[in-house]
Amino acid sequence: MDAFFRTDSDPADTSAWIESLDTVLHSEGAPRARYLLGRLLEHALTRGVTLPFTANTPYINTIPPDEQPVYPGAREIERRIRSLIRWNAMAMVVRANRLYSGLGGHISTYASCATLFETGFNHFFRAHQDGVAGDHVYFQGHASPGVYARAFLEGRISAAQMHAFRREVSANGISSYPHPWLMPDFWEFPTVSMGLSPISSIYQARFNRYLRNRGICDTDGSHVWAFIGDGESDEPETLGAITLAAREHLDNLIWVINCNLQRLDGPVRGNGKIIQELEALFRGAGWNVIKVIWGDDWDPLLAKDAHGLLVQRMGEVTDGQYQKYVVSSGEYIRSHFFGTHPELLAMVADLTDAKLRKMRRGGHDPEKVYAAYRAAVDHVGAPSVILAKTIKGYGLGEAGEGRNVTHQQKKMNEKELREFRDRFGIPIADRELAETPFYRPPDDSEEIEYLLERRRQLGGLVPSRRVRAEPLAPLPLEWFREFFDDSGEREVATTMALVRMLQRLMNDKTIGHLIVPIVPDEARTFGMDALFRKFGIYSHLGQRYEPADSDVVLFYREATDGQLLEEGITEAGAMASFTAAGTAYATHGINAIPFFFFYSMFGFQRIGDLIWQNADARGRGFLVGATAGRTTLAGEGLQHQDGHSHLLASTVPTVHAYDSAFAYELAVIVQDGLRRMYVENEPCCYYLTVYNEMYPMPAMPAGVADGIRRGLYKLAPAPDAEGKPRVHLFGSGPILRSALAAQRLLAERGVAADVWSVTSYSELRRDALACERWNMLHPGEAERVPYLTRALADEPWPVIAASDYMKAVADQVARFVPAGLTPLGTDGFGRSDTRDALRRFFEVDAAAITVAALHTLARRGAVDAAIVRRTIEDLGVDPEQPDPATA
Ligand SMILES: Cc1ncc(C[n+]2csc(CCOP(=O)(O)OP(=O)(O)O)c2C)c(N)n1
Ligand SMILES: [Mg+2]
Repeated sequence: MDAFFRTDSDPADTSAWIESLDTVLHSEGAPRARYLLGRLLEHALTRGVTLPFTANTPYINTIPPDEQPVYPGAREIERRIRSLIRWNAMAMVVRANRLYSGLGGHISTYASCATLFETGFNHFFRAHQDGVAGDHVYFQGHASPGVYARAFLEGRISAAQMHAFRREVSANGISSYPHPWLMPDFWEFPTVSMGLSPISSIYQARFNRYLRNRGICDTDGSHVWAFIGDGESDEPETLGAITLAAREHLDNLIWVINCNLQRLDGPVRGNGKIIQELEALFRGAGWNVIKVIWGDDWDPLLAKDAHGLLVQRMGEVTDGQYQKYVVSSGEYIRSHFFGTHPELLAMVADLTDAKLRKMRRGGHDPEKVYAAYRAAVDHVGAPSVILAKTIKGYGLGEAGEGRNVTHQQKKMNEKELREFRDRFGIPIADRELAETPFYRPPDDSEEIEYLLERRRQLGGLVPSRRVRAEPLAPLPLEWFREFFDDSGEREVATTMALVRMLQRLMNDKTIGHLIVPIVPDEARTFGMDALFRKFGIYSHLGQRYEPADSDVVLFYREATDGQLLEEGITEAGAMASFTAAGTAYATHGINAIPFFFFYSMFGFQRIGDLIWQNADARGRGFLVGATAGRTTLAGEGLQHQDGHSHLLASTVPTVHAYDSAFAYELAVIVQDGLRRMYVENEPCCYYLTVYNEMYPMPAMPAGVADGIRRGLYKLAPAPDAEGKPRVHLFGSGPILRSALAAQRLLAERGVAADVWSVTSYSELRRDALACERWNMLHPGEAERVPYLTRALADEPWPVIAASDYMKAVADQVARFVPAGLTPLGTDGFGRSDTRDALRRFFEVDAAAITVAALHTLARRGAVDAAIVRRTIEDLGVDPEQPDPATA
């Protein structure tokens, strides 16, 4: 509390006021007391009595002891179960590091949150069952040993697997952290990259509401739980979206922040108080905040605290100092904490030093934690956050409890193991300690029976991931035929073509309702405002105003059953929605098909780690990088023009990235994506770059669909090639048209060029690398030949490859082109100008392609060197223009 409240000029009078309030509280209850205080405050304000703003409440538990519900569990059995899990979690890390020093793993995080997890497991987390959505739990990633240790007691992870912790390759062991990619039957949500799980959990909770409000799935009984570190709250993604959760009234969302006051290096807020800082933020954002700071040892002291001195002292001590108390003697705590005032010292006069040392923090007291969870689950109208104070490395004693180094603690000597065993009463003999065996009581023990019965009551085991959606029926290629015709005179951009395709999909009777269009405030830029009226923008409130553009056809229509997720300016939030939708086939048994349209510059570059998390989560869907291309997005300049997302996309193993030039290419790719992801159930994503350059769309030539999918097909063979020097021109996206123009310029100079459309360098490369690897490992067997090499086998001339992306994109396949490949691309910073000027500047226009082709042929002696110089002059190429890569 503020010092403002602490100068008491008339303590007797103050007591009288407080007693009156107590009387009201006792006789008429909290609502009446709240009303009176509210009226008093209002009255005081009208009389000019101002109060300093504070979003904080005192540094005590939000729920007083007399409002705690009766604990429904068997405390003693639960304590024993928890102790066994603590032991096994510690043992798996210690054993792994004994076997191979440096294998890693964390002991101290789970040690701090065991009670937080176990209260959830025994009393709250509901499993998914057929017809019941169940809860979605995001576990703090580096507390994974605790979740495994519980699964070991549950009998679904063997001792051998426990022993192989973190040896995922050599011993078929269990993975370091929650990774659905590696343990697809176990983990649901990847969490360990800090900050991603908090933001994901918010959008998961929102998506659950979206499914319900659209009548797709009943998610009413389901809660999303996220366990988060207090250090993790420093990540901008952690707190960046909390207002959304309150705005959307997500009372199905519960965060538990494990406030052990430490991160990896040291205190989170040594000079401050992380719980108070977070409380103010969450209260300000509209969350229901429940603080669980003190265990029941403190209740009698607080009851005696007539003058608020203890509460004051609790509030003024810094987190760094609280951490110091953990590693200090009872005597130190007495003199340092209570010694500031004789009244405080008197309060603890009858407590021994040993007792003072052991006074528990709230997060280690199951009854306090249960009360908080109960209140959070029952809270209506807003998300809840539980700020639970714990001790990092709880129970490790000298081996790390509360120490700054505890996060990295992975080994324990025999003395430390003995102390740990004794403290938690684990039935392991002294002589066995050195081996640190796992311990599981027999199936018919009280502990195992209790633990399994609790889970039965809650519907089954958590975490557990099961693909529950049935594959969809395929959409035949025929379905897309409107995109196979030429557009005649009409100029169309590929973005427009894709939005048109999306609309058609949304109108489809069988899969229309499953499409989830997502956009971070760029719908108009991409022409998606066409979706507003017909499909509506999702809002849990509907539309409580008359939109300013209600008189136009495409007015801004919000609706509770709106289909479009208009996220506002948050690519991170939009990506979290994309993952919630793209994993619904497992989390809800719903084949939601997300299409996330974003400025291509603000996708992989900006939120790459969320895309990586999506891949780990086995997410599906279409990522659409719109306004793509460093020269095609002409006017926006350096921070907007993307010339590298294809390189970044190639780094994500589950992403199939395509750079299309024409509507029919897009149609073939979308059809293929739907087949692979939703018919064949492949856990992958498609990345499509689409552009805003308008040009007539040609008709699809016969027999090219397979090539489009694989990444390359011949579009325009050289006319009159007989006896001429020859090259291949590869083009992608709008730059394919530069290649077609270069074909004409080269023909005028006596060179025959075949033009190919490359829809995906990364797909060509993956195929080539797979062949290369197979050949290396199978000497003497018939060699596998990459698709690209085969395509060029009978036409062994050199390749000039141009795209609106960096040269490294085309270079990915250079090794597999028998006669060599010269890449042209848009390396360097973008800038705004006309497309023609930019393509000249970045040397990806027809002139640059022509010069590159002639140069390549001249070096091979296929044309006269003089023609290169002449062409440079004729086409107005400035040989001295600055190199765009460094300009
Ligand atoms: C984005 C990211 N940066 C860094 C790390 C490495 N890291 C793992 S745990 C940790 C400290 C976590 O502290 P806190 O969130 O307070 O969790 P605690 O272990 O204290 O419960 C760090 C820095 C990470 N996992 N992710
Ligand atoms: Mg911490």
